[in-house]
Amino acid sequence: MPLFFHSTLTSYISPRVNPKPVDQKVVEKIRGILKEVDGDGDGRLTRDELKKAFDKLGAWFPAFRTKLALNAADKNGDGVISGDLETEELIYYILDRYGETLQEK
Ligand SMILES: [Ca+2]
Ligand SMILES: [Ca+2]
Repeated sequence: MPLFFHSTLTSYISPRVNPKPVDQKVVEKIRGILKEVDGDGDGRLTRDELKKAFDKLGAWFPAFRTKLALNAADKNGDGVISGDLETEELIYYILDRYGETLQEK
């Protein structure tokens, strides 16, 4: 199991100007979803795997969401989400848009 799924968000939260309070339960849910959709278990999320995540999150336009999420989180532009920084950026992206939905479930 890739280590970065277990990293905390704290290191990344502090530099933000107005950090929203982070609900760790929701973060864990998101991590769980990301782990589930990582079909080959290599700890990297391809466009297809990411699209599955947005399907699960109930996104109306998963392909579109995937593109936006990659724009936001794929820092080195290789088309996959990998490593702590990109994963945390992705979690933030999802948290921003689906955090409240995930809290209610
Ligand atoms: Ca993968
Ligand atoms: Ca990348």
